[in-house]
Amino acid sequence: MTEFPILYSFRRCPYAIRARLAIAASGQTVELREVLLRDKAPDFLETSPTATVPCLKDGVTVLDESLDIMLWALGRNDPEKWLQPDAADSEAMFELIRLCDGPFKRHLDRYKYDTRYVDADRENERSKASEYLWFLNSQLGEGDWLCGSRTSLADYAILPFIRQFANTDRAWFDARDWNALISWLEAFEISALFRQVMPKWRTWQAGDSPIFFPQRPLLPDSAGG
Ligand SMILES: N[C@@H](CCC(=O)N[C@@H](CS)C(=O)NCC(=O)O)C(=O)O
Repeated sequence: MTEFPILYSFRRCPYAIRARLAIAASGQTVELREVLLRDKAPDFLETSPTATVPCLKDGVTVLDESLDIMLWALGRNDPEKWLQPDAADSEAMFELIRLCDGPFKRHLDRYKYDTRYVDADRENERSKASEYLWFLNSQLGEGDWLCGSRTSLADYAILPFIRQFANTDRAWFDARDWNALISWLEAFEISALFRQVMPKWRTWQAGDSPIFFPQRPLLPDSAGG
């Protein structure tokens, strides 16, 4: 039995990315189990009531919502003060996230996977999703973050979804006049934190030796010299 909380995750899932961002920033260590969504491991299905990733199991506690996992991690340790935005109250911060998870995500899915929805018109969905992006752009000053001069929960809860939107048609995204939005996304994509949460993992199977997340960098050999 492992002593570490278990995170069922999927590398590219934006919900799982946001959970891993908060876990890494908080300095928690979890055992990461990479789930194959089209062939979910029985242990995962027994753990997650909704059969969605991410899902965190900490002793008898199971958290099945990515935002709850972020709050679990930051509740334990929040060294960068993501829960205390410097230029917005937390009500406003959670409202930004609610708009992302609700209407924006709905339009994003219907834009990215338009063929899965009989009534979805790709351009119409993209333009509806873009209303939220223009709003975010107006929140972001030059080189700034969503809730002030430093990063907060809102940035990291929302950015994985903006990345998914942008990568659906990067040339189109980059040609829009939302410069603050583009800079914000680029700063995220080149950050050490983003790289730290995106290594490739092999799919987990029962009996595998545990993989810990985040991976600790190997310490330089201090012997000799
Ligand atoms: N409410 C969940 C939603 C997570 C979710 O929908 N994850 C997707 C992957 S991005 C999933 O697991 N879908 C199940 C499937 O594809 O079978 C959360 O915020 O964690």
